[in-house]
Amino acid sequence: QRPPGEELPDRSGLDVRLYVVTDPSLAPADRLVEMCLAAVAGGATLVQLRDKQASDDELLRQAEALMDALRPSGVPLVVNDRLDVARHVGAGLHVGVRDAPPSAVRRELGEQAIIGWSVETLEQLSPSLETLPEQRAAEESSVGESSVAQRPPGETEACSYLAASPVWRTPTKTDTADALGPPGVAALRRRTSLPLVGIGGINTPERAAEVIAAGADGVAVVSGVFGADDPEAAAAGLRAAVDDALRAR
Ligand code: TZP
Ligand code: MG
Repeated sequence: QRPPGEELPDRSGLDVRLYVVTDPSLAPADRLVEMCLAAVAGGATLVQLRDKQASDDELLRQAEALMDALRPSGVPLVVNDRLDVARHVGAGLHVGVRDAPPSAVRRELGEQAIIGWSVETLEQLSPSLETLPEQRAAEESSVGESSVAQRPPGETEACSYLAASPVWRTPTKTDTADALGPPGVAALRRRTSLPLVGIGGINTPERAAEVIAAGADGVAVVSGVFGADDPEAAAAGLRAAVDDALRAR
């Protein structure tokens, strides 16, 4: 029994329908807040600050400005990969497979924080028996029972959402794993009940609809919104496609 006030939060309510991810070459510092607010006006439900080049001070200033600007809308901010910045401003954190593991991030940021993890392969959600001898022993001693139920808690236990990365190859990020395609998204969907978004190459309403039809709960988009002449209109078009595809399932 947990003491009062220490119940685990329900992390299933996170709205990931349209997750916009910034890029300094498309949303430069002096237009960052304005462009993110335009995306939110168009229907973005989650914003990620992603800038691999900014200095510590610059990134901190941008995160603080975005936290203030987004607060009235209730749209949460997630910072890419920078635990120090996320903790300092009270934002969520998104980590990739080669970053800090979600379980360590959860210990640092606490139960309420939004923590996202990029998933590049099916194996990342279903560790192989070779790497988990205790799981093999459990499965060998229980012939006929579901092996999934026996699996020791993995990193996904600490996550608020997962991002299938990349769905399609994209010029925005070229050092990615192989493209998963909609079939890869569908396979990941069968392995997790966490909120799942696709990321990578989702730059048209048609592609957004395909990702949702494959089982994702939302789409994460960089150039499809921040590379558009009218980010608000682009966000609105993607959001409408997501909503239609969710209704059609
Ligand atoms: N992670 C996997 S693909 C990607 C990231 C950050 C970039 C997606 O950019 P775009 O422009 O939406 O294809
Ligand atoms: Mg990273």
